[in-house]
Amino acid sequence: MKSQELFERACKVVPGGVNSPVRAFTSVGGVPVYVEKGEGTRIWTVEGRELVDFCGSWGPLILGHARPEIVQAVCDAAQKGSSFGINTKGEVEFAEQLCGLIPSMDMVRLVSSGTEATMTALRIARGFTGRQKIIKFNGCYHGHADYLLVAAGSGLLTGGITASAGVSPAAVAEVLVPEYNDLEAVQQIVAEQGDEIAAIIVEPVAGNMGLVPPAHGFLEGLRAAADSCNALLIFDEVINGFRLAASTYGSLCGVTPDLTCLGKIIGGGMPIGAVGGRAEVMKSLAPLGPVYQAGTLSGNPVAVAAGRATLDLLVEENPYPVLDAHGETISSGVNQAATENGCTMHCPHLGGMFTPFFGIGPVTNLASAKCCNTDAHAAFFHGMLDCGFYLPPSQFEVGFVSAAHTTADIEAFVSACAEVVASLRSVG
Ligand code: HOZ
Repeated sequence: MKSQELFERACKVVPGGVNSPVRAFTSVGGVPVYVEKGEGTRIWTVEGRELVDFCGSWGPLILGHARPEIVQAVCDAAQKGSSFGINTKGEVEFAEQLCGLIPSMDMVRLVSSGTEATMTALRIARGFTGRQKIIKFNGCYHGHADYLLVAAGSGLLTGGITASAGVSPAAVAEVLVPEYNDLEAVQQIVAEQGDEIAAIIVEPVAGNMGLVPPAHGFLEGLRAAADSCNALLIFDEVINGFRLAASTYGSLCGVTPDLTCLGKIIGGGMPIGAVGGRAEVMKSLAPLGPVYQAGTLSGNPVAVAAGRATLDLLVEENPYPVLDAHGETISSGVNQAATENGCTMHCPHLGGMFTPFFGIGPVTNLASAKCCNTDAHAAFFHGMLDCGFYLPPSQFEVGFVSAAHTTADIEAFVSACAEVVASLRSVG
């Protein structure tokens, strides 16, 4: 069975052949890869091809594929029953673990995805403040709730969809969208409409228009702006959480949000999400307060077991210094290859996250990300795939190094990058 054949069959029964648009190779072209299995840093396609994976399921697999301790935790949990819709000891211990590792989190509610986490966070913010307006940033992606599909990154950006059909104008009317890293624009909105703003939601490190780190003082400025109008500050750490430290980016950078949204890594590859923060705010949730949120699979015991095993390993092994060193090797290696080949591109990294941006220098917001040469990126993506490396199939996503990647994997990746960049001279 070949990817081509599976994709053709899929296209007959699944819209676009995929269960999430980012998997469709829309902007890089060609037939999407179908995977048979993964282990450590490797995935094997249905054709039996071995690829070194730098997509990592879009973030969750910080410990690589099928890490034995996580597989064991999942099997043990599943053997005891995959879902109860009744409370379990595991979810209490997981909540204690999360609150213990994240100083700004007094209480946490488990949900089933990052989208649910951000949706719940904003409902809490509106319920808690009694206000309706939200500030979100151009190019940040917070899942696919109606009102968050405004100027969103990730698959919308990749697919060139500036706004999703099916979202009512009323749903987005109260969402204000400044550029990421533009603190002055936020201050101006707050000066004019501060008493109507429920929350500022932000990816503290933007990861859905490619990797765009926060400018110096940006997050501190958002905290001050939220405080000045009594709005809540929400950090969407679905990608960032446990990525750069065994905690959140908020803990690492010393800016305390009112609420933090988590997903991906905290599920160890199983579907999960979480929203947590200040007790006073979290107590707005039913059954304590008037803000409703519910889910049959919320706190699912199998996902919780995978998440707990993942966090235990991250705390025990502290892979972060090595992830950062590998990220630095990739960033400097790619930037050097670009210079040597006269290719206009820039590859920033933060810890083990990286994005090679083509046709442009440093990217600081969506406006600059949109100036990228996506044709050059597509050629790079396929060049790397031909060399045996799987990257996210979009210019506007982040590549991830996992703790399973070895120095040899990283060196091989960098040397393949140099080869592919050299071959791109004409398009870069
Ligand atoms: N939000 C994820 C990374 N940008 C992609 C996941 C998906 O949309 O399937």
